[in-house]
Amino acid sequence: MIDNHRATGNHLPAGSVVAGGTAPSSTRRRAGTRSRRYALAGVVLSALVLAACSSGASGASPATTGGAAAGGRSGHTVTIQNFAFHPSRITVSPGTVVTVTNKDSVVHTLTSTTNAFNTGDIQPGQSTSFTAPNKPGTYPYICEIHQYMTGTITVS
Ligand SMILES: [Cu+2]
Repeated sequence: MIDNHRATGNHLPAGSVVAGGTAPSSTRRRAGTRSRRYALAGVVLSALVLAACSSGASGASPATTGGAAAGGRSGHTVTIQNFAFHPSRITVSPGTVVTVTNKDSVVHTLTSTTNAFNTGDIQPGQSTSFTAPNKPGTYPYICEIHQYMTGTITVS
């Protein structure tokens, strides 16, 4: 009997702790709401990624299946060296990602003269990528800092 009372007595504080646990549970509900928000954000993000992938795939697959993988990829890179773009003229498929590497010891940019694309500042030794326009055409570009540096990207 005494042991039982002691046991009950021991349970009461424990129960109060559980009752006090109501506050944490509300915190858990808030946490649950947060995780739902994150989940929603994840769905939105994955939808965006899927959209990006599907649009990219539709644009890239013809070029890839064209068998020009080697030639195409080499054309997707522009190197800046000795204050010039190499090659200064490239032809890419619509929406192609073009990587620009600055091998000079000064900052350069690769900037469309019609605001179609712009790498912004590329620090010495660094690379930056931009996406070629989807609309076919020839796009002249310059270095904003050294405007005698010119080139063209043809989208076809
Ligand atoms: Cu420059």
